[in-house]
Amino acid sequence: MKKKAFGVLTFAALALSLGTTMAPQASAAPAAYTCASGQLCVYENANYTGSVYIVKDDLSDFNSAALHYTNGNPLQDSISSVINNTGQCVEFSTDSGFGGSHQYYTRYSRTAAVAYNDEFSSVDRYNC
Ligand SMILES: [Ca+2]
Repeated sequence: MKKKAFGVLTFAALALSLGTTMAPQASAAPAAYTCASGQLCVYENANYTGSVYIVKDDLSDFNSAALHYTNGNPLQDSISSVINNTGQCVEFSTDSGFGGSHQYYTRYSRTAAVAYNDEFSSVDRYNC
């Protein structure tokens, strides 16, 4: 009896071990969003990975507008990379109301790691 019980336990331990090994693949992040022509895309993580939000207008306060990525996480103080596929220039600011420190992007530009990681609170799109 003891031997059989040991065998079952070993199998369970092996299954648990395999499950743990398989977990990273099973929970792998979905493919990063491909920013389409005409879109201004902000990403939660660097290198255009993580969840995404498409900026369609000027946004003076991410927090009060309760803006969030497609995965539900808040936009406030979390943007890490940007793709600007629009013909407009863009100014990101670390405070609401376009205050604080700023980072500017020209038309059709991108940055894999923004200057103020996880600090942006507002964004202004403007003709340039
Ligand atoms: Ca981030």
